[in-house]
Amino acid sequence: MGCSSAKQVSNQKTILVGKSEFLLPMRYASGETPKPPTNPNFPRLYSHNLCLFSERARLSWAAKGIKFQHCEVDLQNKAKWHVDVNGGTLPFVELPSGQFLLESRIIQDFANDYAKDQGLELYSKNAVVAAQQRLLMEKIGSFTSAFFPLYRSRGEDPEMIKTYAAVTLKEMEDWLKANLKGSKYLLGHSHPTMPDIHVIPIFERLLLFENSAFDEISKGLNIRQSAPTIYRYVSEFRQLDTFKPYYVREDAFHKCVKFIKALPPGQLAAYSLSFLD
Ligand SMILES: N[C@@H](CCC(=O)N[C@@H](CS)C(=O)NCC(=O)O)C(=O)O
Repeated sequence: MGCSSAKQVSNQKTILVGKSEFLLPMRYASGETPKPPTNPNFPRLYSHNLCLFSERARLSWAAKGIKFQHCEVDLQNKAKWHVDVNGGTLPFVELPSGQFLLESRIIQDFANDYAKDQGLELYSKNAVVAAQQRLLMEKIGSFTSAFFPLYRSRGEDPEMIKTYAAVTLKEMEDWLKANLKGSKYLLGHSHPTMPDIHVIPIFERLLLFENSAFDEISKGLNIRQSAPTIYRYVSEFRQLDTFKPYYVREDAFHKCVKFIKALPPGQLAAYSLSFLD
């Protein structure tokens, strides 16, 4: 994705012709590279494939069928303008007006408000169901917090993996089973809604540990056997064409964790564009 357009960022002289040019995915190398000019026609979503918060934003925008330009950013050596925008985190959005939208959850909800009558209905029109959807998202916050220590352990803490498998994974499997209500998506919906988009990036990453440099995590969790509902849910979700360009990529995830595994114990790596090549 986006190689030709990556060149556009480094070559500011490229002449953009026609509106569709403004939708080309692009990459921003950060550091001293000048900020890409504001897209005059479409919102631009700055993200990195491996960032789970960015993934939630991308999936929400894709679900609503919003036309946007996707710009992947190198987080290794941040540009000053990016640090000034939001401390140098992802995701964020730049509107054609030059205004910025910050924080993944707000960017997710913006998609819903901006394209209310378009694409998938992400929150139910029934206020009670919408409240239940938001309650699920509160719970997903605890699943999100529990993921990061596991990831940071790089598969090198057998006790942590054991506890995660016995407590967190079991809780998530039971939670998913109960809340699917016999359907494919949360709360019995036949299509993904906002809580699905909120939880999928965590479940996906748990599956992506398989055959990666953090394979010890995968072996310890044994998701296919111990969390078959999560396994099936993710596998089916990743087949949906609407979202395919925006999922976390298995090859990029594996490249990143392999790189981390080669670092001294305890160290992690910033999300670099090189993981996406
Ligand atoms: N509260 C923010 C958190 C976003 C966040 O933590 N993003 C990570 C990447 S997944 C980030 O940009 N970290 C800064 C860094 O890696 O330097 C949101 O939800 O948008």
